[in-house]
Amino acid sequence: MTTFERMMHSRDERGAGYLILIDPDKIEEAKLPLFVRNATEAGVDGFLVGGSLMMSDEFDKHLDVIKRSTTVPVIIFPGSLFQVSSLADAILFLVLISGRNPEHLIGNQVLAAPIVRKMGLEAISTGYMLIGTGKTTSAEFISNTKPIPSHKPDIAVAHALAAETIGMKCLYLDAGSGADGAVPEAMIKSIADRCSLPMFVGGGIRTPEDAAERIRAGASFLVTGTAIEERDDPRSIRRFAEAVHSVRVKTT
Ligand code: 1GP
Repeated sequence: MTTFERMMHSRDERGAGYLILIDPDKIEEAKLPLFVRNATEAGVDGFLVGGSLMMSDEFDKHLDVIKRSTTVPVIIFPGSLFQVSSLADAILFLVLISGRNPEHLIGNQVLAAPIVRKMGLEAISTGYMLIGTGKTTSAEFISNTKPIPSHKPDIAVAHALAAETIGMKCLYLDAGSGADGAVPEAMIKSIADRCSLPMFVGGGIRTPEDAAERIRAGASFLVTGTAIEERDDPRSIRRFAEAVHSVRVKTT
């Protein structure tokens, strides 16, 4: 079974998936094994690893520690070409479809694809959309792209349909790490009504209620980073996991 199939299987079993984003710059390596073990025990369905701006030069080392501390998928969420490694289970092969920066639409993919292929790393083709919900995020600044305004669901739907028509495997709607607000439920619902691709949603999600509302609107995978970094408490991870997993189980 591929990692993507595994993720979809766990989404189907649990109604939705809960993922934690680990930004190697934001957690000390010594704390990583316990953090990852606790999160796994608390019911997380996978880890994304990456960041828009990485000051650490120990990406591989972090991946190795994370992999050795968990049984759930460890997937690279690359912020740049430097974040590619054969130690992960897969990589979200991102195309920044909300922007019009050719480097993020095809340039970086051309440079990365031969390396990813040589490594034998599973690449999950992902239509990545930045959604603007307030102040400028690192993802927006570093990618030099304009996000889709959060009050324009029709624009987001058109991008999602383009990704599906092109043949991408999934979508990632991101308000950006540490964003003021999360992707609005109305936008997620508009996309879910018209597009069948599984949707990762992240950025600015602060509470288990925020998370559950986005699953209810149609997200398949919910991603948090900042909320977990700030609290540093396994009980908080469990609350997020339970909120994400309870939505569809209750309604079906
Ligand atoms: C960003 O979706 C992730 O790509 C996580 O965002 O840090 O705001 O939870 P937060």
